[in-house]
Amino acid sequence: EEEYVRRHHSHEPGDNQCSSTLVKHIRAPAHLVWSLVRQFDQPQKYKPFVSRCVAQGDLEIGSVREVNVKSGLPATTSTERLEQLDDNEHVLSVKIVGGDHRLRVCNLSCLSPYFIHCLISQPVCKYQLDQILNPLMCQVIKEHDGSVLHSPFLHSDRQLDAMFQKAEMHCMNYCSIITVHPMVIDGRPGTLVIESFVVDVPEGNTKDETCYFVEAFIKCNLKSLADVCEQLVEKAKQPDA
Ligand code: A8S
Repeated sequence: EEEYVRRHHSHEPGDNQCSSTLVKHIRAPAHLVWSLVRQFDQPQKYKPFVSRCVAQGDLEIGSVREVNVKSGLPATTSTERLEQLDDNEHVLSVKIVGGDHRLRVCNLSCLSPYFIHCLISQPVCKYQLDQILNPLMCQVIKEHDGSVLHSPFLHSDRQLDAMFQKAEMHCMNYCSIITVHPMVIDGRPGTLVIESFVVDVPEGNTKDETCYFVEAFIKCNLKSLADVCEQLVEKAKQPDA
């Protein structure tokens, strides 16, 4: 694992940037996981926050995709460029080159409960997708979800509000690298996925806050990637699937 990180995930963050690396084990073969990850033009196949994606031209280095993000998030669109796609080494690198991430979140009820949940705890995808878009759920979660208290940054309502005030513009000079490596899990073909990123720290935020924010999204994406792949494996096991 360390060797993979050294080889493929060596970002050089500047003074005003933060960087982090996340890993996920998936109970599915690496070729299956890679077949989803490599589809630069179809991130919605596993990313839970993406509603639509339009890519121009063929899948090649420099290709640009226009991603629409579900409502209830601190952004609506994101323009992303393919920096690296290596089918031998299983490396995909993407850079955010534009988009509207400046949507200021002024009110908790604008945010989707799923998003809040992702921010305040390890993203357990316990809310159904149809609930994601129901803003009224926010208050409910705020009041009932004890996990708010366990988050490293949020100890009071005021802090929670402050956090969402900062939910604008978190992806300046964002660049991510995702790699997919075969491994054996419990005697079966499995996959180690490593995702790392580097991003500017917006004014008024700390490095820790910025990392925490971005990591919340990536954890959701990786969890969802694992769910999708593991379901495909289960389906393939069934006799008349
Ligand atoms: C990815 C990683 C990230 C995506 C973020 C961090 C984003 O698509 C979402 C919300 C935002 O506020 C920023 O690999 C942005 O998808 C879900 C639109 C960039």
